[in-house]
Amino acid sequence: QDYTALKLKVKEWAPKAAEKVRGNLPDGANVYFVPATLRPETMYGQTCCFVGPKITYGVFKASDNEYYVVTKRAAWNMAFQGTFFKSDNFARDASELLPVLELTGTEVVGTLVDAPLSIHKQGVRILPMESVLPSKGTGVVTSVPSDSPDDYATVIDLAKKAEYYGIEKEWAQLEVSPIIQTPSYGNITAKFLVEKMKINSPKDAKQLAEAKDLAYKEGYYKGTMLIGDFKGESVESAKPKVKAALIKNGQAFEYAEPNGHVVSRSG
Ligand code: ZZB
Repeated sequence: QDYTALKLKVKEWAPKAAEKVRGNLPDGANVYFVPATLRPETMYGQTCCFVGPKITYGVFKASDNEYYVVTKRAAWNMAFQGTFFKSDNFARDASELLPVLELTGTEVVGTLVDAPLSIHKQGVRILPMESVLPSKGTGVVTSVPSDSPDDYATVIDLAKKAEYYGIEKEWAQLEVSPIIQTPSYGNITAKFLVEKMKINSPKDAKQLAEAKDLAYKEGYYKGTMLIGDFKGESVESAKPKVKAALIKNGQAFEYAEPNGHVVSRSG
C-alpha cells in the first residue's frame, strides 16, 4: 500500500505523556503523531486522531529537531525508506533503531495536535480506538468521520461513553462537515452508510468493512470535492494533488507498506 504519512504536530501533551516527555526531549523539539492514510483528499475533515490504547508507540528522532510518534515496526520501515537522518540515527538492525522514549496509547489520549488542512484550526485530540491494528500502517490513524464509517461509528461511541473512555465528551464532538459530494450517499457519506446499514457500534466489524468498501468506491469514482484548493474537481483528480501539496509543504511524506503484510482491505 502506498500511504500518505501525515505530520500532526503536538501542541499540548496529555498529563501522563507530558510527565514522561519532560527531560527526555530537547527544549523546542517538534513532535508529530504520524498517521498513514489512503485518503489524503479527506484531510480537511479530520476531527481527531486515533491510537490503540494498548499499543506501545516509540518517539523516534527523524531529524535534528523532529520526532515522530509511530510503532517500532513503522519506524523500521521508514528507516529503510530514507525518512530518518542516516547520520545519528542510523540503524543496522531493528534493535538499533531506538526510540527516545516509549508511550502507550492510553498515556497519549487527550494530547492536542495540529492536523494539517483540517477545518478545525484550534487542533484535534488524540483519542482511543480499540480496532487500531498495531501491524498496519503506523499504528496511528487520523479520523475523518464524514467519509470513514469506522471513524463515524467510533466518534459516536466515544461521545456516548466519554466517562468510560476517560475523555472529555467535547473532544469526540467536533463538527462533522461535508468534504465530498457523492450521488448515492450525499455529502456525509459515512454518516449516511452507518445510519442506513443500522451500524450501532464500532464492533460491528463485518458491516463496517462493507460500508468502508462502498464509501471507498463511491468517493473515489463519483465524488466531487466541496472544499479546499481543488473544490469542484473530482476526487480522482484531486487526490494526487492534495497529496503532492502536503508533501511540498513539509506536512507529509510517502510511506509504503512492505509486501507481505497480512492485513487485507476487509480487515
Ligand atoms: C483517513 C481516512 C479517511 C481513511 C477516510 C479512510 C477513509 P484499508 O482501507 O483497510 O487498506 N488505517 C490506517 N492504519 C490503520 C491501522 N493500523 N488500524 C486500523 N485502521 C488503519 O486501510 C486504510 C485506511 O485504514 C486508512 O485510510 C486509515 O483510515 C485506516 F475517509 O485515513 B484512512 C472509506 C474509508 N475512508
